[in-house]
Amino acid sequence: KLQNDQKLVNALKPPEAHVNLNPVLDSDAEVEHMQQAPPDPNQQNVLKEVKQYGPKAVFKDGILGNYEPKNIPQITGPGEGGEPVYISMAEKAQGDRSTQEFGFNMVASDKISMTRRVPDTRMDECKYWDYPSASQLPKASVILVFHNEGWSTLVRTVHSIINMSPKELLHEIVMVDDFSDKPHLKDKLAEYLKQFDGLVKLFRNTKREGLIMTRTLGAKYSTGEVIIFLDAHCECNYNWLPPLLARIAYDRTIMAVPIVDGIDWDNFRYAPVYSKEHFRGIFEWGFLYKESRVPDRELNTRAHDSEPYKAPTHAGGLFAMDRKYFFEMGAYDEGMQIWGGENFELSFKLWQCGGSIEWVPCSRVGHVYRNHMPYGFGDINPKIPVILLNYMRVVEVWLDDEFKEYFYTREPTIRGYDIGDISKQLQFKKDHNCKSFKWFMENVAYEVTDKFPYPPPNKAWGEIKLRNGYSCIDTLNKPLGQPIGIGGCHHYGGSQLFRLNVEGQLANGERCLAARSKGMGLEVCPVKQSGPWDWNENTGLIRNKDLNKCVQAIGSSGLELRECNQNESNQQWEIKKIKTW
Ligand code: LR7
Ligand code: MN
Repeated sequence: KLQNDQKLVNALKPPEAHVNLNPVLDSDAEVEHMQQAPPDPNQQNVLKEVKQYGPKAVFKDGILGNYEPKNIPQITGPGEGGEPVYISMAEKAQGDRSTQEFGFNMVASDKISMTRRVPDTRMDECKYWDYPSASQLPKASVILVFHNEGWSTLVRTVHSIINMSPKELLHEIVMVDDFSDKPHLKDKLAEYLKQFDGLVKLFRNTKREGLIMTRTLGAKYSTGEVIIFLDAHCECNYNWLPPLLARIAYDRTIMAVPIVDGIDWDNFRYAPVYSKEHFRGIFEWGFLYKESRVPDRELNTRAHDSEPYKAPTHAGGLFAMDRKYFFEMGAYDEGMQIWGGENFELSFKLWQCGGSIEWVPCSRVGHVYRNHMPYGFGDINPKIPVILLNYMRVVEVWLDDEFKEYFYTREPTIRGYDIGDISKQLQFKKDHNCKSFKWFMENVAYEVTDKFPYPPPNKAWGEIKLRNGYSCIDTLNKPLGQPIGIGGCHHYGGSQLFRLNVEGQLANGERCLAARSKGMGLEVCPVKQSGPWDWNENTGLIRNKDLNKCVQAIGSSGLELRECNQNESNQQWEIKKIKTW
């Protein structure tokens, strides 16, 4: 799974200077805020004019907020309160089969009530906010796009949205079936949804569109003022909706993002991913999505720790936006396919062209993280070039030239790939006087380079092949720390694709190669983008400068560090560029 293993805690960074801007909730500060950012009628940027400063939330210490639930029933049963559910030995085989099919253990999910209570994972402070009254808040269309989802996880999402949202704020739920072929998603689903008396609307694609295009279609079908996208396997937490809507009522150019809690794919335990510290979405230069601790520079702009904070990007699946503004911003790039990168496209576009993104600590929604991605990409395969194509469209449209190069250093195989027409996106950028990526990096995503410094250029990249043989160095998909080895060259990249940079760092994807006892193993790349490796094009030796030893193939699958010997054919390597498309 591409997005696994991605939470970095920034423990090394010294606290930054205290930049205490105006507390957002103080009424004097409110006036100042207005003075600092008035809509400027002479501004060329049309999108700026739509900014408005509407009603806000108010903190009332000790007094329960106006939307807080009063009597939460004490129900007992499997999974209640977010407790894990375990299946019996007799059910295990069926559980495993369902995990293969859906990425979730549906046997466990099926045991849990459609209306189970979840644990309240919010900060205590969250209970004491008053949000604008329902007449002052926009109404929401919640959009669920789905492709071959399991039954109980999908239907529980619908029940959860309805149970956890104030009636007067939920305009509708729009479900869009992205050409599923599972029988339970046909008539059975349409019949089931009738009990909601038209509140839940079901649309179906006539061909596989992928989640990106399907979301735009869902937004088109919906009629509420605010659209909220959720994945089709979510459970909403207490009072999740008003805090999101309040930010959009205040300023319709804000994308409001709930904090995502984790629901286990195997036992459906509901638990916070983050409880004490605030995290926000960033990225590395291959555009793998990352989350890291919010810098104090941002945290200190707020008066209460439960207030929303700005974020460079978001995971993609769960967020709220003014519906009209979503279309004013061109919705999603229609050239992006199936899965991946759309979160960056929308994020960079928003920030660079006058909008912003906020994560809202008092709004929490649980998401079932899959065991694996169970579906294919329809006719367009393989998956990796599709995802890289999406990233490349983002890079070619939104990054300045100097930054594009970092992406191609990190993903060298995709350079030159035909990404189709991006003229519409480039025209949008021009028409809206969008700011540069450099501006974005300096003012919004300023912590990214602390964790992911700009990569130095590659000295060589490709498969690392024995000169006189058919074996290639291969991670063998080994976990971190385990010795890697060699395998028959397959020319597909993946576990056999390596990059050696001019500073001696040797990496596969986002993992670096380190000496491990006698051989080589993967490790999390050190922040400093340098390493001990060198490759001599003439002799073919790959030398570890720290140990003064060379990489040698041993037998049919082993790899060891031995005394360098340029006459040893098992130490003679060539690093050969490959094309994966
Ligand atoms: O072809 C497809 N058509 C679809 O309608 C493929 C998927 N889908 C649906 C699918 O049924 C689901 O409801 O789209 C939704 C998202 O697909 P997932 O759940 O397989 O994606 P994910 O959770 O693995 O991936 C994350 O990254 C994606 C990149 O394109 C999307 O932005 C997902 O929404 C996003 N999920 C989240 O942000 C959840 C929270 C954190 C994480 C990771
Ligand atoms: Mn998901």
